[in-house]
Amino acid sequence: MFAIRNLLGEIPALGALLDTAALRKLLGELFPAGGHLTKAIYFDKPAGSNWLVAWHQDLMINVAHRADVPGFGPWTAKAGWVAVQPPVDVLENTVTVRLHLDACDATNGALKVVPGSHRRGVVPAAAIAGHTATATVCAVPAGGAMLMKPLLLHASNRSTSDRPRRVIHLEFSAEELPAGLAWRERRAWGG
Ligand SMILES: O=C(O)CCC(=O)C(=O)O
Repeated sequence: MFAIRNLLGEIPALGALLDTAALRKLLGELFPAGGHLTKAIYFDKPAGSNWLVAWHQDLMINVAHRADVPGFGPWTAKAGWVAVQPPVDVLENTVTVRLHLDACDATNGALKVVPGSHRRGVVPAAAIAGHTATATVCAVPAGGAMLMKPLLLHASNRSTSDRPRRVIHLEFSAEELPAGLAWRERRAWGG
């Protein structure tokens, strides 16, 4: 298994387990006026896994229904899930918190990132390769949290290790979507 999307919808009991004092404190610092969860995914990169992730930015949000609102698009719909690229300010005001269940480094699929790339807006696919010379690997200890913005260029290599790399990927935002649009996985957090 490489991923469980809609993690809290699939395993509702995880909500209470993840609602820790440490995560509430972190979110209180990131979003002093309050924020909400917008996406939750479990990722594993099992030992020796061939799964690699090419350089990209996380440009799409999952919404409950399609509604044609200016600034939102392109749209995709796969297996009953509707996703859309929102205006850049929605992405700039989202924070991804990746909770690492296993220690990870370059050998078992730690994310590689391009520092500062989240300030370059949406990078056209053809231009991404030109941005990756300054990439760095984000090693994270077990129990650690890695924070990133969705617009940060990121990728991960195949695993050459015998250790798994399990991550709970949570996206949070303080933004509200315009009338007619709603995050599919939205839920209040703490507070
Ligand atoms: O966990 C990974 O290795 C990749 C995750 C990723 O690229 C993403 O969340 O967009």
